[in-house]
Amino acid sequence: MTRAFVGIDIPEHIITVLQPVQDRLPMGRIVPPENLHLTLCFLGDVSDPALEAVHERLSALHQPGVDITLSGLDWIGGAHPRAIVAGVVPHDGLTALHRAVLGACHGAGVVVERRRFVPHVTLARLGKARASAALNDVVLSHRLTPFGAFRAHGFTLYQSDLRPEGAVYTPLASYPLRSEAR
Ligand code: 3AM
Repeated sequence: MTRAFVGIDIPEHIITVLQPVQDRLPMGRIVPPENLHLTLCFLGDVSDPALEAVHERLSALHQPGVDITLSGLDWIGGAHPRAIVAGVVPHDGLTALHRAVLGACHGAGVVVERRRFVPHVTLARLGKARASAALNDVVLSHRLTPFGAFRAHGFTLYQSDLRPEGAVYTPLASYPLRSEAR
């Protein structure tokens, strides 16, 4: 079985903006730069044949490239926040890509947990710790900070290995997005 997810890489020029913000967070496990991504779909543990079927379906998608704008710090996890994230400005193109990837996974027979799609880039994980007042202050002070924009020209199928020292994400395959809308 392979723990897998589909996501969009974050380009270097955005990582350069996000890192000083991560450095200001007074608590939480900081996501290392190579792990920063925007999750499109979490697959969970999938068998090799199912992973191959997902790969085939993702390869057959012909979605257009998506403009992604990152803005503002936020918490995710409801009443007990589990992560501090950079928000992603909602955008029809991104929603359409999310739906297409979800459809590909379903078509491949992978049961994907149904959660409302709230695009984000996780910057730090809190685990079971409660957010401190100092952390709340930093998040509030960056509520509306723009973190930049980029065009996603593709997306990636990742293997995720959970290790005591943190997750290791290994790209298994990348899929191009169309350079121009049809
Ligand atoms: O870093 P983000 O939030 O984009 O939170 C996990 C991470 O997303 C999410 O999948 C991405 C790669 O690990 N994830 C982990 N377990 C999950 C689950 N059971 C999950 N998403 C939905 N359901």
